[in-house]
Amino acid sequence: MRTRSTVVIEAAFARGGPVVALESSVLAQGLLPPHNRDAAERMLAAVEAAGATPAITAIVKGVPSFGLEPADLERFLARDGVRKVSSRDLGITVAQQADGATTVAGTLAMCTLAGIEVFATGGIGGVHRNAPYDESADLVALSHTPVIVVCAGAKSILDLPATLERLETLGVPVVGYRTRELPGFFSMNTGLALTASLDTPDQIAAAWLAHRAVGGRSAMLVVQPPPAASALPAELVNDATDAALAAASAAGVRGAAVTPFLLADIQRRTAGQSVVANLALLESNAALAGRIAVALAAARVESAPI
Ligand code: PSU
Ligand code: MN
Repeated sequence: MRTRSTVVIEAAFARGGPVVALESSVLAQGLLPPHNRDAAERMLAAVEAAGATPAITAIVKGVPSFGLEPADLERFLARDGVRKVSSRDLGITVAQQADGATTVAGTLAMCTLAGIEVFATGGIGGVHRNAPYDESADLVALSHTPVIVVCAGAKSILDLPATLERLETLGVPVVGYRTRELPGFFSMNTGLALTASLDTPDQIAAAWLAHRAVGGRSAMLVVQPPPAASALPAELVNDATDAALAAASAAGVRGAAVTPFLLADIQRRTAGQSVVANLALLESNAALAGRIAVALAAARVESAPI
């Protein structure tokens, strides 16, 4: 498969330096302008500050691309004819030479193409509430793609207990970063207990290498709560989510359009507070992913035969 990388990312690949993949669907479908530009800038800067190289993944006019050139980034931020690309959509988007913004599932496929092992996002997709068979392809992609995925849990719009059960079935470890419960994406707590909690990027790198050494082929989800200063009360999020779900069902929204619709509706219902939390958690997830990528590169050097 022909792929394209920016000069900086190509150089990072060539020297085997730490690289963090960033998804583009959150920019082209998840967040509205001007917030999507803030999100891109803050995530890129956070990965760099941690000493790693950020790579926004996208299909640019049919070419799987790592990093966006300025003109391409502008087109994606303007959400100008950019498709939402999950697992099923990748090949068709390439064949039709279209622009596509990759979801978690789409980005995991891109990580496989380039050998990237660390990826930061906001929240993964999962099992939808009261919608039999609406289950994000993110879950299946996580089950068979060996990448560390740093996130703030699954989106609050989902059935979180069911999503956690499916992750268990699919063999995807969920590790709390300095927390023992699943974060609620916009809010810090869900009351759902996790079976593993680690406190440092070095510990996460070691757990990852062990996961791989025992034959683990799935992703490892690393979840951390949104920064406390911008986190929303769980009750506010639940009320806004219930109202958004009712609006989606009344409007007959279906399929891939459900997630973007709900996120935009919640943004309106929380008077923009959800956006503040969303941007803050994207930035802190990118920062943690950068530190994990650096720790992983160091752990590999230490364990390499001399
Ligand atoms: N979380 C967000 N914003 C988003 C998404 C998640 O805060 O835009 C996107 C991610 O790209 C995720 C996708 O992979 O939604 C899941 O969509 P679906 O449920 O249609 O698989
Ligand atoms: Mn769906």
